[in-house]
Amino acid sequence: MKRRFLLRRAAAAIAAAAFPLVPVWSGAAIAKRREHRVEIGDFEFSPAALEVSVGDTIIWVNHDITPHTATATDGSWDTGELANGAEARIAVTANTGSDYFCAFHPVMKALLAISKSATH
Ligand SMILES: [Cu+2]
Repeated sequence: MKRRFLLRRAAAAIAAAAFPLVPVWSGAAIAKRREHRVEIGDFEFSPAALEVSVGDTIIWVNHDITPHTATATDGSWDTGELANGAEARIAVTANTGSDYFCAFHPVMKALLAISKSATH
């Protein structure tokens, strides 16, 4: 009895480790959502131009020792300060502004084109 209980707990622990929280999405439109990764390194955003759709997520990762931000030129969104190794994500909405820059180093700029309809 006791051994069976322990085995069950062990199985549950293994299952939890093997299947971490995976968001469950339903609907064809939602299934088209994509994630876009922007690497920050050597004071540059890469890719420097990105095309996304409403519903997508953009993730910025800072590989520089220096902190950076990704800040919308029109002020509609801001990752805030990203320390070395930190990442931030923005969900793209119809109100998400396009191009962005680093608030600490305004020469760091990138282009962001947003398709209002999910085409991919
Ligand atoms: Cu910067």
